[in-house]
Amino acid sequence: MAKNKSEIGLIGLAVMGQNLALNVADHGFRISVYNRTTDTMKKFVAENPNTPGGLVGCETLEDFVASLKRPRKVIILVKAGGATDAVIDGLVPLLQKGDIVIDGGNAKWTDTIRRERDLKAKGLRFIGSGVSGGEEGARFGPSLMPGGDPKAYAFLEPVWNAIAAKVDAKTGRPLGGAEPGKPVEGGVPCCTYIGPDGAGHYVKMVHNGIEYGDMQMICEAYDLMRGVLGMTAPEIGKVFAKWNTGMLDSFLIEITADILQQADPVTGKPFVDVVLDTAGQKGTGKWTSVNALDMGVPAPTVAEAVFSRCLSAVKEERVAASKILTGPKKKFDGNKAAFVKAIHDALYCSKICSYAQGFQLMREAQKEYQWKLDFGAIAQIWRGGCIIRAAFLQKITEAFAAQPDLANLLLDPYFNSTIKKAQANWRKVVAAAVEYGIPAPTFGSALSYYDGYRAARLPANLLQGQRDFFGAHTYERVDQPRGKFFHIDWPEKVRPQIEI
Ligand code: NBP
Repeated sequence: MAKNKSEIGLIGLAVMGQNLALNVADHGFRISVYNRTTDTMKKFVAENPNTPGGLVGCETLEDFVASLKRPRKVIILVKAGGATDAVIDGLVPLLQKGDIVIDGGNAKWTDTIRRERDLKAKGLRFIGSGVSGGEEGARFGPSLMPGGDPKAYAFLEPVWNAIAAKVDAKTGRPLGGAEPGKPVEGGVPCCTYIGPDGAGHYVKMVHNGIEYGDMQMICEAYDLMRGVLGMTAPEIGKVFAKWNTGMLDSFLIEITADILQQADPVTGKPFVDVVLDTAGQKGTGKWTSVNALDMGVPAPTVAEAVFSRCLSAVKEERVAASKILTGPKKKFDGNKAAFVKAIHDALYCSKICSYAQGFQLMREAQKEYQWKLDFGAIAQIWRGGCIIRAAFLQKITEAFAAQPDLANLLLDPYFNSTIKKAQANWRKVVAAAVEYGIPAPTFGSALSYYDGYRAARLPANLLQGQRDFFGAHTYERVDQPRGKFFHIDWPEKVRPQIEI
């Protein structure tokens, strides 16, 4: 009987799937669950017998599909890539026209475009939804970035709005305090329809790229305090805790303060001092950087963050090189408090540039894929639930509310005036990093981005001359309209110009 059927179903009961299923059930929706390995499903259902909506465990895909209300809504939360295709292949023959498949994994947006097209041809509807916030977000409120057929999304919207993180309507601050079985009441959901086909997964990818940038910038601030000022991890942790009460207030700054003040349970030393300095990655930062290169959009800060992880990974080579290659041995003799404040300003300015680059990337992507993205709404849904949640995002929302067609975040009056006030400190820190031999690639590249973007004239005139010299690639002239191309017959003495 239809009334006993589940509102929605979920396939994939690893960390994300289990937590998201409990979140859905906490909001009173009956949810069917299926996992390739049946024991995982049985254990999960047995451990959670009393959720408000109810969990319906299914041992076969056939039973799972039959347990769902029509049009069926099936969330897939399995390992991104081949596993998602395998699940879709198994599911499709069992579904009926109009049913909706929702991929909540970290899919590449081009895969989502392909899957949406393939399923449409079979009369099925596909939503690719970014789900951010890791385990905790999935359980108590993620930031959700759904993309796909808007008519299909209308069926999913009540569930997605219910389970999403909530922020205060006035301040934009996350509303916390959810507990199992007791979700947060009221607030604005961190969820909005992003756009057709792969738009949701694209925006989630850029979110992850920005996350890479944020994390690396924080690491550079830590390394400067450690390397230039000789501060201990707990001392630096206290600085981050203080910063978290100001304009840098964010989830990543907050957890950084905690991590730096954490002692290693084995040795009692600061925890970070016993962690090996090699960083892993799962690929979304790389996708963001490759896409920026493909589209010709300058996004150097995310790319530097990815390269920093790559450099960290060659630990043995670095250890060997450290015995051969030399650098400065300068001792700090300035004002410590003033330098800490300068690092704060460098971090904030670099962060503004990194986000400016991320939004530029999305602007270009919407042209490439004929999407119409609402940048204010995107900043709004990142204010809660996700890893990059920050008070700062409220300023981005306000910037796009004031000027929806803002060409670059740097041109917004708030961000412009902030950088104006803080840039002397930013430059001081980048210069100090060079003088003291501390690598600060995201701070430095963000500053070069800022200086490049504000430069009415760059040295590309010389570059174009070089290209014309060796490859007859032609050049435009400052005294002629754009689009008229010239060439000089090199390499003999400069001959009269030829218009091409
Ligand atoms: P994993 O990415 O570790 O995937 C494990 C799940 O995939 C299990 O349920 C497993 O079933 C299933 N699976 C695999 Br692997 N191959 C399968 C196949 N061929 N057919 C059917 N099922 C298959 O899980 P996760 O960490 O919970 O992440 C789920 C998704 O959410 C991923 O796309 C991930 O990128 C994304 N995500 C994760 C996080 C996070 O913090 N972990 C955050 C945001 C997004 P089994 O039990 O039978 O092996």
